[in-house]
Amino acid sequence: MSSIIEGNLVATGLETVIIASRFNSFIVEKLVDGAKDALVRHGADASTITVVWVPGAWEIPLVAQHVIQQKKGKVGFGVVAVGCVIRGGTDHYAHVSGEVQKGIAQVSWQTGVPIGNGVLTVESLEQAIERAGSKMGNKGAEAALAVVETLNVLKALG
Ligand code: INI
Repeated sequence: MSSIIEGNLVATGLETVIIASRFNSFIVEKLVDGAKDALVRHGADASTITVVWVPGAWEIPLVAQHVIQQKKGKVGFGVVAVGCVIRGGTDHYAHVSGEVQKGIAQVSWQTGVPIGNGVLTVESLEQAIERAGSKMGNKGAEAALAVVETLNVLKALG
């Protein structure tokens, strides 16, 4: 007989740090609100959620690594990364977006701590608005729930 192991979406007892970048803060504030709201509606105590602001998306992986090291392997701890990289007239966008995505993956895999990826990489402000609480949902909320589910599947795996 086969068995299925999966994580539920119950955030009770979990601890999270939301790392948010100030660049395009008009959008990122909505992603932070979405992440906090999703965590609390799924049972997290608001006092277990910390928001850490960094200058831009580029700084997210480094600060995530620092925060994770401080937690020293605490069970039930996860990170939600939220930011907004919008294509501009220069190559800077491409460098920032590519390295941030790689950095988030690397820190998560190296530390074994789930990092929900709510960093938008979009072509326009309109696309960002669509993903920050309108047409396409709220990617901060989605990233937060991905962390909850992943922490719970890790717990179920033992
Ligand atoms: N940072 C962002 O979060 N979004 C952007 O769209 C962006 N662009 O396009 O330049 C951006 N750049 C800043 C970068 O994240 C660093 O904060 C900066 O380079 C200083 O290290």
